[in-house]
Amino acid sequence: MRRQIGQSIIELHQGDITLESVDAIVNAANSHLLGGGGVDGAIHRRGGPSIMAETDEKHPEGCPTGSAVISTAGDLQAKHVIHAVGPRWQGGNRGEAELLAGAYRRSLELAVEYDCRSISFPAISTGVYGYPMDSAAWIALATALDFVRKHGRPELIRFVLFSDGAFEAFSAAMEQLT
Ligand code: AR6
Repeated sequence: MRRQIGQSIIELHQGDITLESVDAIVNAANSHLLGGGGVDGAIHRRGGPSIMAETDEKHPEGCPTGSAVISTAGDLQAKHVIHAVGPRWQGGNRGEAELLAGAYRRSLELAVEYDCRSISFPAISTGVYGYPMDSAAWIALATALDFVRKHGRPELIRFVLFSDGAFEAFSAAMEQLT
């Protein structure tokens, strides 16, 4: 499923984000940038130790929730990994929506700063961090649409969804968003 906005394309794909050959893939990281399970574990396993060596050196203080930092991509096919820190779901009244949108927005800003023409996102916060998939899908797509409308870049934004449920939630949100 794909949608064209000006010169940019937003598309949904079901699969494993570590196999993406785009300019930047986004990691669903934690604020200590210490690695973990889910997407984070898969990216560091496949990308090798140079990714964490670089984030340790450049960002020893970690990264605040709702923001992102960028590194090279080690053995992955992508050129960069953008480590985005989404919020833990705490019921919805702790600023989770704005923090999740911030993680997507900052990732897109970094992609543009580093001349990335294509970027792939996972469904940030919807695994270990427990964000409800339907609302997370809506926020992810609304933030991406808003960004490309304002900036006309990047050329390609892919959402790489692991499960059937994630793909269905993103498809439903994509159909509804104008
Ligand atoms: N490709 C694409 N999506 C994936 C993959 C993959 N290889 N593996 C899992 N997903 P999560 P979070 C989906 O838990 O919720 C880590 O320990 C998964 O099904 O990776 O932001 C970090 O270190 C889910 O829909 O990230 C943090 O401590 C989505 O990716 C914490 O988890 C995100 O799940 C971050 O939690």
